[in-house]
Amino acid sequence: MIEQIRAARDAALASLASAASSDDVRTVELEVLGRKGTLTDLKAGLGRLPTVEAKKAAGQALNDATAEVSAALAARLGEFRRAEREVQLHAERLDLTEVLRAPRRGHAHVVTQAWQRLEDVFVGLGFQVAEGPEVETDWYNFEALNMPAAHPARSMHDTFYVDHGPPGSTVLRTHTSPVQIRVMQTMPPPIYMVMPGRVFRNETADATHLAVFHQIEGLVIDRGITLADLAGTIEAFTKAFFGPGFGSRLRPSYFPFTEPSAEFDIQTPSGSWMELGGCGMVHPNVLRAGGIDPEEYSGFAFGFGIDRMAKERHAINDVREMYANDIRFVEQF
Ligand code: FA5
Repeated sequence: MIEQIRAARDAALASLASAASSDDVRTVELEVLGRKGTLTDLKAGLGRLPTVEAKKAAGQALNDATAEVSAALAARLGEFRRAEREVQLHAERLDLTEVLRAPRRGHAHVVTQAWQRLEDVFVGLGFQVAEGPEVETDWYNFEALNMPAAHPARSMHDTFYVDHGPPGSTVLRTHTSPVQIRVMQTMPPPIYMVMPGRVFRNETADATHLAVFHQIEGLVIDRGITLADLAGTIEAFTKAFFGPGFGSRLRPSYFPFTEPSAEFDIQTPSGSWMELGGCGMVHPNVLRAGGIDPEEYSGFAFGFGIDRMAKERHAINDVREMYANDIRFVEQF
């Protein structure tokens, strides 16, 4: 019997040594220690041994064999569990760097970028930034800018009227020039200010016109300001915003709120000219409306279209494309 016990033990240890997985180990466990296992069977045969000594010796041998096989089982099972856990962890591993790549980040709209860059350039030239309301009174938008009710220049601006107060008294501002008056009323000269913002005109949109667009207004009021300061500022701005290869010129024009008035063009490195906006020396009536004495102070103002600048800078064919909200278009800039 002791021989049989040792043979069963050796067979079990050999099977364990060649087991290839934790399942194999469990199979060996069943075959040896299970209800019909080899060592279990032998244990059942103990009672049939003839002598007490023989029973004792075989019992001892069985206990030893069971202990040996159990220890080997536990050791092999531990090895396989570690290896299998390793494989499982590897398979279930998550690439956390994907989380950093996954969300697509947006960026400022092409017109907002132009707006911000314009502010940066003017702040670099020593200007401050102010903003005014989009809904204006007729007085700020026209009257204070030297355009009384019957003035023919009013027809240059197709105005959206707001149903508020006496008829015709409230408008969506047609330009950023009313902010000039608000700035003059709130701060004493010297004034070196730019005023960007959204403006509205009752116009049919086309490749260069929108009904809602953006302008940036500039206002300088100080003692002894002349047209040469205006031309120099425009030239410095042009080089800072567009690059050293660009130049500028002033062309005679007419605005009721400036005298003399000019259109401001820039020249691209290829030599072609492009109109950017209007400018001029602030009209004495406008200085008075802003509470500034034209005998003591003089100044210049300018205003140009931000959407048109973005259009030219990026060679966009049609300003309407910038507001069509086509992601394939806007993500290019
Ligand atoms: C004015 O609005 C004057 N307030 C500018 C000014 C300010 C002159 C200070 C003198 C002193 P104008 O209507 O030309 O001027 O418009 C100025 C610029 O706004 C134009 O050159 C153009 O770049 C832009 N602009 C005008 N209308 C539209 C439109 N419908 N869509 C897009 N941009 C426009």
